[in-house]
Amino acid sequence: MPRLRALLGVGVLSGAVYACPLAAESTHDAWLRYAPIERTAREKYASFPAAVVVLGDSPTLGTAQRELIRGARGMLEKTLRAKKELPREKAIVLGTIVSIQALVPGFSARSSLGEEGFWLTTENLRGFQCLIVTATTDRGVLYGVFALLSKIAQIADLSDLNEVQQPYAPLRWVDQWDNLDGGIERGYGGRSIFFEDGKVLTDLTPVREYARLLASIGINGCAINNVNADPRLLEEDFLPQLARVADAFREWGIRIAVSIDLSSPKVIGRLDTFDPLDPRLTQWWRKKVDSIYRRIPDFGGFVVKADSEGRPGPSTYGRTPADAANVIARALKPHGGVVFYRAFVYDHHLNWQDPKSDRARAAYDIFHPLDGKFDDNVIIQIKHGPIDFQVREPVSPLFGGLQHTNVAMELQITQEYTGQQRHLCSLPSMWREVLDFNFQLDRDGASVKDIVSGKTFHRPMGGFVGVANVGMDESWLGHPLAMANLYGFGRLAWNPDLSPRAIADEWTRLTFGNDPAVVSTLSEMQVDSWTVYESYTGPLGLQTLTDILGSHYGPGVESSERNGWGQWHHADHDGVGMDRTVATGTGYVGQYPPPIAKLYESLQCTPDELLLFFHHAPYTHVLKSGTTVIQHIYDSHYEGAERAADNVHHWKLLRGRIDEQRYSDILARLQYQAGHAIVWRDAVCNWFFRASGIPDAHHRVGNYPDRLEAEAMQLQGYSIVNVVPWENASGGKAIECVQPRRCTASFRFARNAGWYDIDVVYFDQNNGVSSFQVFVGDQVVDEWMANDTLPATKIGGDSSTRRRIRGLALRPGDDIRIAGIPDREEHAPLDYVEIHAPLE
Ligand code: GCV
Repeated sequence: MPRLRALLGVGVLSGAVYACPLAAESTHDAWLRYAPIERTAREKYASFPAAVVVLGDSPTLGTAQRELIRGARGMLEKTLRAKKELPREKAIVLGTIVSIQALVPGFSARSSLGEEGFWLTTENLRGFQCLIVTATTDRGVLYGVFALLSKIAQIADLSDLNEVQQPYAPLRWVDQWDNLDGGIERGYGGRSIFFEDGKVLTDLTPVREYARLLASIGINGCAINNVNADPRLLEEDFLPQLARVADAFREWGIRIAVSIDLSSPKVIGRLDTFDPLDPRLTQWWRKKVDSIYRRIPDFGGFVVKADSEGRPGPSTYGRTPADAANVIARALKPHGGVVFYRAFVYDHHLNWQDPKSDRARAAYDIFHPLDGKFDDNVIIQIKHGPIDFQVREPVSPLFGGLQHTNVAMELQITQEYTGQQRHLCSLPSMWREVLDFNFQLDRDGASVKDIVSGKTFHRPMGGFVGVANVGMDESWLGHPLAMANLYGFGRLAWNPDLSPRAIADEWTRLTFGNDPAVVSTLSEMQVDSWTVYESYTGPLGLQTLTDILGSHYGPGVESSERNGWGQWHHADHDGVGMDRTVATGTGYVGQYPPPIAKLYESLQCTPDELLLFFHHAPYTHVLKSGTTVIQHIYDSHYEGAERAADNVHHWKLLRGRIDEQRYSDILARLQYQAGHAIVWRDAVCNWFFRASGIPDAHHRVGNYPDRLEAEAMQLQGYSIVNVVPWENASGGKAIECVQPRRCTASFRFARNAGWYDIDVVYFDQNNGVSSFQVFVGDQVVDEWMANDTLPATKIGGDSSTRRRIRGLALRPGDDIRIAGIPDREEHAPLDYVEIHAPLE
């Protein structure tokens, strides 16, 4: 980040400007916090109208007016006068084109606004210069209000405003994977905001707040329950509860949908079948859908996961996804509802010994032959890559394979495979690459963004679905910076031509204010963070290399091998990667149109970052970068871990420019990430070192001069344990205190006198809260509780955590002692300490 350093280094924006401590800020309002803008900037809005007129009385327009008043009060510290009619002064006017024309007959939009676009303009209305927010629909007006408020928060000039915006695609939805018991599958931000104990929650305030955030980024639909759906949701007595949720969303212009279990007619409907071609099914779904619409007239429709990961589906009766989707679509059609049928259909009992078997092929093999067979209110919801939200995958070939069918792209906002909101991993950078991918079909405009928005193949529907999984956590997703992914998803769904940098800038300004140092530091950190995460987890298209059989969080290099889930990388003594070529592999490459297939078929032409997704390459294969595969694996992991550590350093330069509460919260998370990146680095590098037998040219892998293994210390009470898998603990071993009270591990410091940092690497499980004390001689230099809630019940890559004790004056012969006090299932486990010159 050279530019960033320059900006901060020269002290252009000295800390003195921000010398007063900034008031603590909640993370709950996210990018809609409407903090007062700087006094100097407020001059710009000196002539801002004092009144806001709303032309119409729909709930959405009322919401728009209230939001504008709220925003102006927060940012400009002015309370606008709420009006229903044009006052005899300049005003902000909110209303549809038709309602403005009723006042001013000559008024007309300069270009087509579509159903959800808006126009911000200034116009002389009855002798007064007014700021107009208009659209074809009330929802468009609401979007326009949010755009106006966003401009004010970013201190934009409003004097000559004349801006038309239109969403790129009609469907911009989020899915929530919430269960009726209140848990959220792959949710990392607390309990459900919708459900608890099998019921919809009584207080739906968080749902309204969520709807507000979603509306502000143009989201127009939300499927509220897990795609691994509970049939109870469709029981008649549950429908009034769904109607309450729909009410909470409605004023923000968002329709709700639900995920359904295709066996519902049998499970809750007392039929003896759920064969989609049985006429009783048609009737059952029609009755059910009619009943839903009686309670929720603007109901959006259904999301279907079927024949996948154990879910029931049409294959039970030898029927196709088209048979299943259409029967439901026909019931929804008269009401304007849609079916999102997920293409995430695959066999998770694949034969890993069969070199031709390949999970990546599944979606195309199943859905391509059905192209054109789906009704026009069915949308095939396709994950962006052929596997499952890995840190890097090629674009799913199915986007090019459905030319007579509506499609939507499914992206994952919740960071299941990308650090679970404990690691900063900003996804708009990844998504933008996917959206720009061009299928090179025999026509113009065959990029993914054009295909999914329906433009390329002239489809009536299409769009974007983001799996969000927000929860009750104060900051919704569990990490305040993770909200940039929700924001970025909405912004790209609205306008996929926005650059990741522009989105990061916008989000940072709205969330943290306009201090240029904060904006530039945080935006650069975000934009880089995806490739940082990739480089210390799974580079070269290896996929994430996480523990796919467990938490999907920490390293688990071999967990994907020798099982039926099909996320194989086939690493052996000589090489690594899946051969997916047509010539010698699984043939997956042949699912792409010829120019792209030609590129991926060739080991030489495949881009380095996807090489091992498509090819089994020898470790000694030389990449385009000039380095070998194995050396790249080592270098990338070391570089990634260093870049994660750099983020801590960059963030620290912002102290005093951000309120202390958010500053320290984020600092602690970045420090944790830097430590966990080392866990990843060491696990993956050591595993590949052992597999390949090829040493690191820079002698880093397996060689840690500053490190002292816990098992090599003097132990009192502690016992040595082997860690499985071995690469997830340094030296493959750790120590545990199985005694009920207290154990110690000690050693003598044998280096020169000086200032040092000590890193203590321990394991923080979620089934106990051990405590630790570190002594130098008799002096306690640090103590802490291992009370994080990591997804781990045992010692390993998920629980491994680093504690850095800074600035210790150590002398040769010092006795350094770590005392661990176990709690329940967590036995104060320790891995190693590292002593080094102060770093940050
Ligand atoms: C909701 C992955 C996740 C599952 C998820 C599934 C899906 O396999 O690990 O938790 O199930 O994707 O997208 O349906």
